[in-house]
Amino acid sequence: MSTAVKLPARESAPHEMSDYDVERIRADFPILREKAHGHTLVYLDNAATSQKPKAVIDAIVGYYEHENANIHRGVHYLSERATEEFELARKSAQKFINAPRPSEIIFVRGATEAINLVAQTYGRTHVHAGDEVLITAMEHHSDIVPWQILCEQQGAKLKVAPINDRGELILAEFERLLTPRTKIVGVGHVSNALGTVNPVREIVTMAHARNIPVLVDGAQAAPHVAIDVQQLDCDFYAISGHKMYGPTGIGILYGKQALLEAMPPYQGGGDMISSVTFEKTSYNRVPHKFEAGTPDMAGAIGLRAAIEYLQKLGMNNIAAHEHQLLEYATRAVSAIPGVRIIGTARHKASVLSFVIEGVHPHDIGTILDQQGIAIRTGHHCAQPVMECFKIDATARASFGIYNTKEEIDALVRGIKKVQEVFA
Ligand code: 7TS
Repeated sequence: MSTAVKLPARESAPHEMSDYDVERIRADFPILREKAHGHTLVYLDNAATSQKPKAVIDAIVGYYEHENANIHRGVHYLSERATEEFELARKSAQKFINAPRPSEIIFVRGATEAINLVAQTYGRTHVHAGDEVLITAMEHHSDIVPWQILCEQQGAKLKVAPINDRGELILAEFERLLTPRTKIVGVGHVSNALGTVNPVREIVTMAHARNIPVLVDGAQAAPHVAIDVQQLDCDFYAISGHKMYGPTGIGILYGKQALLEAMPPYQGGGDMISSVTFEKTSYNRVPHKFEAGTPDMAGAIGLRAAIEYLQKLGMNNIAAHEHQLLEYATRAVSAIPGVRIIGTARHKASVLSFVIEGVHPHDIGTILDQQGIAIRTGHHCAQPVMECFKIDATARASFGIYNTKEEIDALVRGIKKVQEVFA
């Protein structure tokens, strides 16, 4: 496996970065002023969860201080106001991913719940004994296990499209695995363990040519690249709010209106019905049919603030900034003798996974932590990826909007220190 990594030129021309003021962005994130073990915090674990700007924290506090009430049910002032804010958050999410209609946005807990919802509603309706579900070898457990559960329930088979030694999906193999038995495809937009950006548009075209719908796990894409579900033409798209500078406990499932309308509900309860008798219950229209019970209103409002924050920066500017960081880090880290980068796809975003000869990744993480540098170590909930590379774990640095080259320099110094300790 090659460690000589050269990132390609971006597909589109990088945006003018002169107005991307990383220090001003950092000032918006109170937590970045925290110390870790007496050192300035260097937060490079953004793929696990991102930090929150003051605008998001303020939106949540403001909601509880001024607007809190249950939504869609009260006739009183606060309930109407909370409902309005919640529905504005939905519109904001709709615009963020360029969905045609707000009713195609379902608020869920996160990407995990979004994928489980589709597996248990669309999946249980359309996947039967002998059928197949196709995923890729680089999926997060959240885009594996819900399909495994579905396949077990229905007597169906989970098929896995392989990746090459750079960590790229082998498209020809993927296409070969699309059969008349394939009832749905699940594919990650960006791999959390490798950083690979998948050619989602091509994947969708291949699947749609055979009338197979595609769910895209966008948990690692939404914070880093502009998403246009109409351009991708995917059928479902799953997002976690907390990875895109929003709060935990809120996420987005996009689904095409016609599919959502035909799907049975996921959970039963308040708000998802239009009428209930003991003999028969009829369901509310989408998206409410999929939002049983009191939703995370504060979360949705916080997510809206995060979306507005990202939109102000501009997703293309963010992508350009992070691309520069990733190139810089890739060059610096791959130049250290004894360090091997895992995941050298030609098209990558945000993630730098690596191993150091003779050092367990957990030890790398611990020694970096003592220097105030937060990375993640382990299998990153993508154990099959580790198996492909015949390793147990990696150390993973993942970058976000507020990271700097100086922080990458600190990471490089940290890695050298790890090597000294283990020399
Ligand atoms: N899909 C991908 C590609 C992910 O990276 C993650 C979380 C999920 C789904 C699940 O998201 P959740 O918000 O529902 O938990 N990934 C990671 C990670 O890389 N480190 O910690 C969590």
